[in-house]
Amino acid sequence: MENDSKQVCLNNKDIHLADIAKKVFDKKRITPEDGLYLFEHASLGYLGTLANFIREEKNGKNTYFNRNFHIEPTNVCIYTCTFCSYSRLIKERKDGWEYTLDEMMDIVRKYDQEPVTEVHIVGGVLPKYDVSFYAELFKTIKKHRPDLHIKALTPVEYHYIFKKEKISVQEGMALMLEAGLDSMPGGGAEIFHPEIRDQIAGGKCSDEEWLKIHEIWHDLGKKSNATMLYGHIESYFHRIDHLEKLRNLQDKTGGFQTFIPLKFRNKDNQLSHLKEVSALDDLRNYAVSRIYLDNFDHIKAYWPMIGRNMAQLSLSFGVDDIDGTIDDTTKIYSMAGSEEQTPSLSTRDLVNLIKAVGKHPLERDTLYNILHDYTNETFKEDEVIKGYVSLPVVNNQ
Ligand code: V47
Ligand code: SF4
Repeated sequence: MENDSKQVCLNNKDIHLADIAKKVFDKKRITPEDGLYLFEHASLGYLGTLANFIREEKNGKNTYFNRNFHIEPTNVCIYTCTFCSYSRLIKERKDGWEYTLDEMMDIVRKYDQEPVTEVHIVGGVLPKYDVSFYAELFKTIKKHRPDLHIKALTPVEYHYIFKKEKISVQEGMALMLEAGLDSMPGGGAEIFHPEIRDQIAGGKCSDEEWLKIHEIWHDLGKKSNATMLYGHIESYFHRIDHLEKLRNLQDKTGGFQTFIPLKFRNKDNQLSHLKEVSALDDLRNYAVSRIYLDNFDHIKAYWPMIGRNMAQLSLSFGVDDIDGTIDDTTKIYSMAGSEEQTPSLSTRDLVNLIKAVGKHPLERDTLYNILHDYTNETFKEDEVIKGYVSLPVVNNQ
């Protein structure tokens, strides 16, 4: 059956598509023109066959998740990205919060008895959160719980705070490393191409600055993720340009772990007039990303944003990682609109969701070390596995 669908792709009447299939099955890299051609001409079935081939080559049936919790230091921001529901132009200040270091440590302490391995910290950009504030925060977390992996902030914050401090990115990232930063999440990437970036995320770090900060972080021997916010005013050309820039940097450093496509949601932001793209486009986008980013080990679906059914489907279109478990402390969840209005997914639910589509659920830590293989485990009806799977942060960089 699998060979049949491979053969169908290779025998495609469209010579360009057949040629792309050959490259993929021969494990050769596709060009930007090929990528664009896939978006514009390939059927969903064709994309699924190619993407699933790569997924299985790289990860077999493995599907990863981790147990983490999120801290959003603030939900207000000096920037005014048009897709974002955090911007001070959109949100009333009375709805806002600005946590102190102590308040953030209260959140950390809530998880003292929980088997979480990671804290994901990201929120809006505010002048009062500067280099010394974040350094102090990381140090305090590490002092309290040394084994907790700190995945925090994005080039948007780093660019802003280092500039304000008048220090170089090299100096700044070295300071963050020393303070306890373990890795960087993938946010703030949006769409790199200036034609789009200037319109949706004007004023914050440029594509070059975003990429440079990741490069410098990778050069320090550390890992990070990358995202792409798609389905708003960009074209397929801009998506391929974005993937190409990530693929080039990954060739240079090898420091990216996972790529996370983020579907634009249109609630409560300046782009609310735009229609959201269809579920079919989501699957096509996962698949092209998987095919294009041949040097990325993992493609992650952010299930709180796309819903459980789409998350399951995505596992046959290149995705091998589902972020993640739920914690109940995040204040905002669906400001930008989401399928899952009350997101809750226990570890057991997540494991069952993955197994239901014939994949193998594996709990991992941030660096993809496998902590637990649930493939051959069955749960009793009333069994609850202690722990949480990741919290949705949808409105910051
Ligand atoms: O950069 C903002 C996006 C991102 C909207 O690295 C929106 O493990 C959709 O980067 N519709 C932040 N998306 C979240 C993020 C992330 C999430 C999960 C895991 C990881 C990781 C990173 O959220 C922002 C922006 O691109 N976003 N507004 C919106 N209206
Ligand atoms: Fe601020 Fe990030 Fe939202 Fe832009 S996307 S307004 S930088 S929180």
